[in-house]
Amino acid sequence: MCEYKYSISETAWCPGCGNFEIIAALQSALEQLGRKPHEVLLAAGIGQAAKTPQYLNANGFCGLHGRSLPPAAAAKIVNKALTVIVDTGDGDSYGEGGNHFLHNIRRNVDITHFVHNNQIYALTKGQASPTTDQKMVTEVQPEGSMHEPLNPVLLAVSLGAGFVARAFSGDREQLITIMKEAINYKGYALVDILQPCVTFNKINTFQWYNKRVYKLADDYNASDKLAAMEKAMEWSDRIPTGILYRQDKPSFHDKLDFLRTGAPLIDRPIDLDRIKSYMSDFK
Ligand SMILES: Cc1ncc(C[n+]2csc(CCOP(=O)(O)OP(=O)(O)O)c2C)c(N)n1
Ligand SMILES: [Mg+2]
Repeated sequence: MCEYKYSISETAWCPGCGNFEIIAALQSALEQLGRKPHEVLLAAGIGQAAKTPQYLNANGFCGLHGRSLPPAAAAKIVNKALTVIVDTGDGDSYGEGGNHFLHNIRRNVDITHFVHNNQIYALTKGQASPTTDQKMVTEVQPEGSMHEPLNPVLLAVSLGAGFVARAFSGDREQLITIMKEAINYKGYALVDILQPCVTFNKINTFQWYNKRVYKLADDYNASDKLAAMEKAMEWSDRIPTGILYRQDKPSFHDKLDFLRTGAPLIDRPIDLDRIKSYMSDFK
């Protein structure tokens, strides 16, 4: 029998890119959890981060820019046996995909969302993204980004996401730990991963983050929503990393008996005669 193993193929990322640590951490997390490549779906939209499903050899789905969450949620709904991970960028997740991000939290489908947050549109060569720091100068924002950045972790906590974490791609060990917790969480889990872009973001560099990131204390209470919101708002000389908020709540599947119990939908027989009789009503 052929035993499929994970491997990372040659990438088009720049030397020193924060994405290398994220894909390596993802491979380790999946291996440590014993999830085999054929049991995992990696879904993404478009972008540098969104190439991850092309580089790590699990099942992959690369959709349209901003549209990574809907196909991922659909895949999980029809095949609950699959481990579904969205691995994509900040522009893809919070900009073009912002609407999906909000409503996906409400639906609470059991998928994991790893956002490579480099605070820039890297694939299209460095325009401001929703998380770009205000006043950061780019080639198309020569006077600096006008807008206040979106705070994805604060937004997710306030909207009721059950698992919200922030990680740093410069700390692989912590990233693997958080990734495993997120994948095991039953429901939608967001991990916003601070990912330096060595080519188009000369402000939020590895050195910049290394000076600021710190781990949440061991006695931090991740079930305290107000504390989580306070920690989520910390973005200055100190930036906390770890699981900011965690609460068990019914997932999409838990709320629908026919999905919660029984075989995954794709394994159930299709009654074509019944479908034909429904269709005939529309003639
Ligand atoms: C519908 C649509 N809008 C815009 C684009 C152009 N586009 C492709 S990738 C991208 C930004 C990617 O940024 P992000 O998701 O942060 O990924 P990164 O490249 O930074 O990893 C944009 C604007 C597109 N391909 N399709
Ligand atoms: Mg980006």
